[in-house]
Amino acid sequence: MQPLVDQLLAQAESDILSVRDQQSLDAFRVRYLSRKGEIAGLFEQLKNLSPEERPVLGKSLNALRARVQAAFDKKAQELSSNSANANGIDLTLPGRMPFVGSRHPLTQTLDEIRRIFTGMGFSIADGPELEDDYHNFGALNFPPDHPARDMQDTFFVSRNALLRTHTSPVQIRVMENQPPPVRAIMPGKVYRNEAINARSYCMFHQVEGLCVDKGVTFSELKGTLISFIQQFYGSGLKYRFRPTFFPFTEPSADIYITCFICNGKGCRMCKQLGWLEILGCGMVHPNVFRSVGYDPEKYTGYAFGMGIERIAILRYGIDDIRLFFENDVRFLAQF
Ligand code: 2U9
Repeated sequence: MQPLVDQLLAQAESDILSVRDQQSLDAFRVRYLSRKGEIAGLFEQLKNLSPEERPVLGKSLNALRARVQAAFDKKAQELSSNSANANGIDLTLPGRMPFVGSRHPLTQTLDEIRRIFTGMGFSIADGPELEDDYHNFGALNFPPDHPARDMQDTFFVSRNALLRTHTSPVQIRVMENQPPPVRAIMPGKVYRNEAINARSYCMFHQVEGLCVDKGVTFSELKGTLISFIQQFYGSGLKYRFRPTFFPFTEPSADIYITCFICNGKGCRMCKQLGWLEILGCGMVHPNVFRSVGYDPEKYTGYAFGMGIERIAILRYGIDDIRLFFENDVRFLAQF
């Protein structure tokens, strides 16, 4: 019978290793140590042995029971002291990481722009995305036959209702509703009827700004926008103003900074120019002031505009504008 005793001890010592909770500890006890358990079964067989064999094996069985009981006690102690509570919850397991969201890269870019301009005394205004022809084009000095008024470029909802193509109608509404001075930025969604691809989308975000008062000059425009550029992109970089045309400003300029991807050498991002266009700006056209009832002889002002997707694409090195709107968490979690 001694081989049976050895076998049972080996089995019990191996079983106790896989006991991880109270339930399997109970099962272990029932199997080996209970009154109908395996060790009791072996004691039962003592009576079939010869009187000489009986004390030898009795001693061996007592030793077996003591070792199995000791293994059981040790495991019970372990479970109650640190690894598991009575409900079978293992407190030593690592916790589950809760999923924490992040701010959308466009929100982060917009927040930074808002922070810089409010720091320079600008307030924030908003207005409707569904506009009429007058606020989106007419009041902004677009001639009646301007190509932007074409169905090809603008989403018309009805003959006189359209999705705004820029946030400029918000400036018109602000000026219609208050006398000068005005110093505000207008962030928001705008819509263009364009083919969707990696570079362009039918909807994007702009921040435009407007400053109107007596004696506002182009120098003030330059000072404010250069300060913005230095706060947003860093103070060491080079910039340049280049004349351009907008119906609503005169004179008008585009502002470029040295391409920070290639350091001015010319690359795909800056279309081999060495310069990146980051802002449009100009002095508000007198006709725009006339539309809102401001006297262009008394007041001057500057305005500017920038596309947020373009800025975020440059800032984060994103190569497809559509990624901003797919809301794939694997993309969003990177920012
Ligand atoms: C009023 C008067 C003037 C807003 C301006 C720009 C220049 C400009 C573009 C930047 C890239 C649009 O997002 S973009 O495609 N905008 O360059 N916007 S001045 O001028 C105004 C606005 C309102 C009443």
